[in-house]
Amino acid sequence: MLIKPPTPIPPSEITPKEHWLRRRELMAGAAAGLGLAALGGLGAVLTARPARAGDKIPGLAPSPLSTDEKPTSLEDVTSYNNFYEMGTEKDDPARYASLLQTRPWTVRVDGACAAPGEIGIEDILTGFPQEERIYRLRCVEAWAMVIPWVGFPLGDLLKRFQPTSQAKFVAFETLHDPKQLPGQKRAVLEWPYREGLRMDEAMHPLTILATGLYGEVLPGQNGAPLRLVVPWKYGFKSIKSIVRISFVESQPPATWNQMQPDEYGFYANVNPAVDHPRWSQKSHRIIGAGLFAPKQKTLPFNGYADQVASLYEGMDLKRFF
Ligand SMILES: Nc1nc2c(c(=O)[nH]1)N[C@H]1C(S)=C(S)[C@@H](COP(=O)(O)O)O[C@H]1N2
Ligand SMILES: [Mo]
Repeated sequence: MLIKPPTPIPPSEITPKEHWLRRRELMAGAAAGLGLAALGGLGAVLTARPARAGDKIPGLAPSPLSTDEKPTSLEDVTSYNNFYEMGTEKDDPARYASLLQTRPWTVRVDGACAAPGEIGIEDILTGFPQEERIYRLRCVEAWAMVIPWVGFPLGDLLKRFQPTSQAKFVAFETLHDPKQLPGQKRAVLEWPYREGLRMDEAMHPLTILATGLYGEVLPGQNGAPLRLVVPWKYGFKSIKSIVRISFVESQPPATWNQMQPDEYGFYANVNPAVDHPRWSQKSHRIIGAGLFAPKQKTLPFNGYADQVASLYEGMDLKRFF
C-alpha cells in the first residue's frame, strides 16, 4: 500500500506534524538545560512534569534479544501507522495522536488473580527496568518495520498481580473514548479494540509492554502510553493504548479475529506457509526501504522459531493460524 496524499480534516483536530516534531526538540532541549536527565532515571523527569511523547528516556540497557537489522527511520515509524481508533489511513494516526491524553493513565488488572488492582503509568515507567529491544514488526498486510522499542517483559507486570491456576489466557483492551480516539465514532471495528494471548505466550520473555521507541517516550500514534509487542506474531496482536488486562479461563475475544475469523486467526503467528486468503505471506516489504528494494523473505515465527516454536508443539498451525 502506498501512502496517500493527506485527506482534509477539521483544523481544530490537527496538530501539524511540524509542530509535534518541533515540540519534541524543544522538550529535549528543555530537559537537557535543566539537567533533569542528570538527576537519574525517568522518575526525575516525571517529578518535574508529566512525560510527553518525545521525551528522552535515560539509562536504557540494550537487550541481547534485539535483532541486528537496520532500524526503520523514526520518521517512517511515527508516520506510517495502523491505529484504526485514529483513522483507517496510514497517515491518520500521526495527525490525530495529539487528541489522546496519555497522562494520567491507569491500567486495571483483574480476573483470575490473587491481587487484582490498578497501576498508573508513572509506576509502570519507574517500577520496571526499561530496556531497548529492537524487533521487527510484521504487519499481516505484508509490510514490516524494524523498531527500537523501549519496554520491559509483560510477564514482570503480570506476576505482580498473582495470576491463579485458573488464568489460562490474558485479555487486553484499548481505551474506549471517541472524543480522544475519533475513529471510534465509526463502527469500522467493534470498540474497544481487544486482543488476547495464551498465558505461556504472555509470560514468554520475548513478549514486552512498550513505553517508548528510539529512546523516547512513546508517541500516541504508536500506542502511547503502553502497548503490547509480540515479535513472532502479526502486528494486529500488538494492541495499543491499553487500559485493561484480565486473566481469563478461556480464549478471549480478539477484534480482527472476531471481525473476519477466516482471515485473521487468534494465534496469528507469522507463518509464510499460511497465506492470507487475499494475498501471500511468503514475503514482505520493509517500510522506507524504497519502492524498488527487493522484498524480504518472511521467516516462520518472524525469525523467532528457535525461541517460540516449542510453545506450539503438537498443534496444527494451518488450522490454528
Ligand atoms: N488499539 C489498536 N491497536 C492496534 C491497532 C489498532 O488499529 N488499534 N492496529 C494493529 C496493527 S494491524 C498493527 S500492524 C500495529 C501497528 O503498529 P505501529 O503503528 O506502531 O507500527 O498495531 C496494532 N495495534
Ligand atoms: Mo497490521
